[in-house]
Amino acid sequence: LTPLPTEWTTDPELLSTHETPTWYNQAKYGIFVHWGVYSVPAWAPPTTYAEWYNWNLHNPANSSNPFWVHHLDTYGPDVVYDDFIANFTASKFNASAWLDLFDNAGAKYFVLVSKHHDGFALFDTGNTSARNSINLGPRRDLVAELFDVASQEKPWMHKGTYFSMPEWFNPDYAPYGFGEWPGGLAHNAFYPSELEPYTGHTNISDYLTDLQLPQMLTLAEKYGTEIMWCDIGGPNKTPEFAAQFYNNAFAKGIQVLMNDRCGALPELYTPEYQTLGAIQTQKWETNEGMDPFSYGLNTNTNASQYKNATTIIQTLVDVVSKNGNYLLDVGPTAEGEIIAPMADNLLAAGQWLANSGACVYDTTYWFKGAQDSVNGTLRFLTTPDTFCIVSFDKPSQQLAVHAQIPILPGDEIVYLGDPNGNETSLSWSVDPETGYLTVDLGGLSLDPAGGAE
Ligand code: FUL
Repeated sequence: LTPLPTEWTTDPELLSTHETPTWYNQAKYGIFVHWGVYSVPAWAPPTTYAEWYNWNLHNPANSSNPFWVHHLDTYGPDVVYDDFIANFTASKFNASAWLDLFDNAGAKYFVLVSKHHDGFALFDTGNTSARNSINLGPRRDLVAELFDVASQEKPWMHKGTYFSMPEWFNPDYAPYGFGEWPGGLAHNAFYPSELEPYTGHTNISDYLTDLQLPQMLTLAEKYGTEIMWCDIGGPNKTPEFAAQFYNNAFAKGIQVLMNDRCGALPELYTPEYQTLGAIQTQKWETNEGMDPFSYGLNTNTNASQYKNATTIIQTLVDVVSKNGNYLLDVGPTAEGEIIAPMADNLLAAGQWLANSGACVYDTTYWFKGAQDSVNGTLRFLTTPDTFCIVSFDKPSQQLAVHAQIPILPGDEIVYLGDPNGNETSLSWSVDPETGYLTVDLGGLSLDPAGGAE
């Protein structure tokens, strides 16, 4: 047994006992936002990460590289990535509108990219770096705007920040190496800094002590992030950060968490564009974009390919039934708009959640999972006084549940999937030999992802 610490230290064994917050375990669904300088070109070949534009532009810079070809065709040879900073305007960014969308989508938290691998921060990085949206581009503190409006208008919504531990082309990161990056390319081999200066670079003596750690502490202490959603890991001061993050949260009476990409802690497993087949005993979180395979906006993707409401709901329910959370990403435009095809699909999923959310939020997975269900199309979730069955298929007259779910004579089964929110009581029977449940759906008109409780 491990007593819950009241004082965190940098001891890795102690830090590894930190658990995900109660609010996080209940929230289930969050919106991820990839927004930055890469939202200006907003381009990648199909199923490639558009937020990797600058990396891919140089990998290699020749006609076999679709990024390079696109860049030359569209902008010509003289435009470099940092020239896009001026076009990252945020001119239509309205924090209140974003938060209304997240809320109506049914999300209970959000995670905003505060700094991606391009090293351009959307928050005030003080004297650690001048490469941020306050000095350059929009000249606004975008993290503060979203966080402040969230605190005022949606105080129940939890706030998180994605944070890239390394910065691709920051010369101060060079001593820590780039060998582990995809392709194993050496920094100076393909990105001569004298040709493409790292805009906003301030000389510091050590990247980890003078930039990475203070920036993470700023997000925690000045901005009050509740989720430190790190990326890439690598060299880090994470134990120092975590101890302060957890101690400050404890003192403030809030619960916070970090993910498994901070280079040191295993707190939250975060598979990317991937869900897991089985229930996990540890809380986990899958993350993916509305786009088939990009987090940042990719204008090369046809909007019809964005995840629709059915896919969103089925993924959410599937993940939640296995003890996970779902972090679904949008890529706003450089002006700060979440385009209608993305917003509409989120809102359509939100409508289902408005009726059937009782079978998602605050639920616990059923220990037997979905393995006994018909063709894998049923998911089971429990609350202290209900048992939820979510069917991914539209059954016709009867729903056959090939599992011995806990139901007792006298229990009521209520259909929640009615788009108008009407709840209909359904008759049911249990086969005395198999213990399997059959629910009579009578003349219900079923929506694609109806739930019953
Ligand atoms: C990855 C990054 O490289 C992607 O661009 C994206 O941010 C994803 C969530 O994490 O590791």
